[in-house]
Amino acid sequence: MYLSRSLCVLLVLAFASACGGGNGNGDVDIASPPGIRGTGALRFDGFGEIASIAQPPPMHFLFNTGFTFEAWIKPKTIPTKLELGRPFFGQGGAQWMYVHAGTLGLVTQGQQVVTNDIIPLKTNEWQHVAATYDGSIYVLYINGVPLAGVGSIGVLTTMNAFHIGALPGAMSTFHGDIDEIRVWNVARSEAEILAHMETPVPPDAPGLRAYFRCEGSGQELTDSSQHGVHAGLGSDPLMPDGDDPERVGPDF
Ligand SMILES: [Ca+2]
Ligand SMILES: [Ca+2]
Repeated sequence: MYLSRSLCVLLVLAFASACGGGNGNGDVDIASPPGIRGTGALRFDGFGEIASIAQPPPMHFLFNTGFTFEAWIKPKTIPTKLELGRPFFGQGGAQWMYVHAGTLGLVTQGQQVVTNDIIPLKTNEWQHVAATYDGSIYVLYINGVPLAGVGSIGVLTTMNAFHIGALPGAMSTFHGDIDEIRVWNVARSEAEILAHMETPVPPDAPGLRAYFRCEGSGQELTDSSQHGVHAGLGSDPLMPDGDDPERVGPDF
């Protein structure tokens, strides 16, 4: 039920966004540097392919006092303004990031929290995306550039599953590649995001709760943080199935 309600919010916001406009600033080109994502990524077909931490340990993904979600994404297609957003990273019924109307969005408490400064995302190009919450405000980043719009709605306290590439039951899901996914329970600063988006972080970095480098093979998506909260591919995390994203690499 939560999902349909939230997607209705997204639909309303889709029309609202169609009436707004972006200023197009911050149009930073990032060449694809080798190393950070050169040896493996996940490719999602846009039709429900997903990776999930289905049963995170209790209290592991609680973000009351802050979070940072970050990843590299390479969208194959991007929804138009009148399409629903495509969630690709987060917790169903709580907070998630999505590609929407050509840019990046964040939903929490069932509402979009950053709306008014649009940096276009590009197709077929790697871009670093991040969302931070410090207990009071949100900031979204594309290629380390903060978007101007912020909100202060608060996060939902939840122990729900964590998903990559889609949310279960979502009508519209991510189409393209995702790599170097990091989940923190602290707000990383702009300087920290910039300093580390091109380089790996240590497994015991303070506040790092999950870290998916998307390398290797098989059904397990290995968590490279010290916590070992591994994810699984597809609807069945143990066996190949039609919802498994494809593993791609080394240079794609
Ligand atoms: Ca990788
Ligand atoms: Ca599977």
